[in-house]
Amino acid sequence: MPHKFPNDFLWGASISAHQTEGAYKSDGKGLTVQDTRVRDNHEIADFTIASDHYHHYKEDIQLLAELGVQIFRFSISWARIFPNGRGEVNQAGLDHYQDVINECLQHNIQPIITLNHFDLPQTLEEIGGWSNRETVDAFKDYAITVFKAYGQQVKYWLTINEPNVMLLVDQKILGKQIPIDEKYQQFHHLMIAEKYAFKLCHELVENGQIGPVPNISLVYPATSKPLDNQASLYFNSVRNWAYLDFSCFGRYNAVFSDYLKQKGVTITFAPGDEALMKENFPDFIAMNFYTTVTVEKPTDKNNMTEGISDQQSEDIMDWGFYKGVTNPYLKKNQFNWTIDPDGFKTTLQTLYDRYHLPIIITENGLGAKDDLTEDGKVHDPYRIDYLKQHIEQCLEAIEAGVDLFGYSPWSAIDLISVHEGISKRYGFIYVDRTEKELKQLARYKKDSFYWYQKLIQTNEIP
Ligand code: BGP
Repeated sequence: MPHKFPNDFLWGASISAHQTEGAYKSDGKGLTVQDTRVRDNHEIADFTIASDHYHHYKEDIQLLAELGVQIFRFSISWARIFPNGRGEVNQAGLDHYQDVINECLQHNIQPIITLNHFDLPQTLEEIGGWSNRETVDAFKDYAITVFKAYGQQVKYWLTINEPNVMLLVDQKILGKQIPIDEKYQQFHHLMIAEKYAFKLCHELVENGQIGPVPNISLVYPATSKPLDNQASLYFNSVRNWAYLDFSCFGRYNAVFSDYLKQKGVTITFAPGDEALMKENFPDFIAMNFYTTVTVEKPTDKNNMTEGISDQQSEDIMDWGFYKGVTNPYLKKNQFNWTIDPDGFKTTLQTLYDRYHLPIIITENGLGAKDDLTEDGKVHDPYRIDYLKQHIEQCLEAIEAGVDLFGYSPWSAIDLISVHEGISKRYGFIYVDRTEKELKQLARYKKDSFYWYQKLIQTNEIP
């Protein structure tokens, strides 16, 4: 068998609305939790402008066509369509995404649309956000509107980006910490909203396919001590399987349920939830993967500050359950995230074995500080290296029998990182945000652009 990707493998690139679009009040858009969020880090750049993709989308899609991608993952900003989260539709918002979709299709690029990526409309946040069941109803109306508007042209849909990470890093994503019982009630509402999205997509979009978007970080035990293994079982369940077991099996994971019981948390179900969760399932899984984490069973309560993180082992602490530790066998990137391509293959195999659903990678990539040279070049061999190692593992996973049908890395263009602002870049395309260029936000192709372009042309890793 040639060591090559299948001919119908889908190559892509991904972004989200609030991290790229800017134009935060343009053409009737309402505010979102990302627009109102108070940012504690001065390096977190201005989301109100971001990469100004709202005004640059034609240029960006043209560049993606030159890159050669067959798919482009982006999210719709709910508050552009419903400025108040519900109620009246903003036609200008609907028209904007229609233009973006048309532009993609003209370049033979299939859009993959995420319904919501961390940017809940602010008016819904004011009634309690995902804690309030009314947000689920508003989400249903929003989903119906976009499925009806774009369903004839868009085949692939993604539900809500990473509910599992929203739980872990509420502070960083929403700008506030939520009490634990409210947090898990929110989780249930997110899960129910997703089930409605599966149902509505299947009812309204002919041949439509829809999947959940978890961020999976496989959890390793720090040693072969049985209690460290138990710690990894709990964190794997809370971090990874609680979400996907609900989506794909229609039930809460038993270890996760025990975790909630020990924490004294009870989730309230509304009438109809049980039937909805057991009757509606995804067509594929869209996985975001960056890193793996390593945990041990905590032994000294005095040495622990309660806290939790999504990507960095050292920040994970939950007394009685798990404590993150450094994995001595793995290298880290500039932002302290471990790099684990072998873990990527194991994750793909684990996921496929557990759920037997086709998988597409909708995020994977290296966040780094990039430099633009005087002559408009960005030399990013570190990114090429990261992508090369991870794409090689995709190929190995396919050869090992995993039904992986596409790879859409993070990110198409430079965008505003959730944790680090613009100081951490992911794109194949550099966006110049230095002050003198802020109005122009000029685009430059990085070395990784040309490398990825070659890969797409040949289906072989250069
Ligand atoms: C994922 C999110 C993305 C993205 C990425 C990298 O969890 O879906 O929105 O930003 O993580 O994280 P960061 O931007 O913090 O480096």
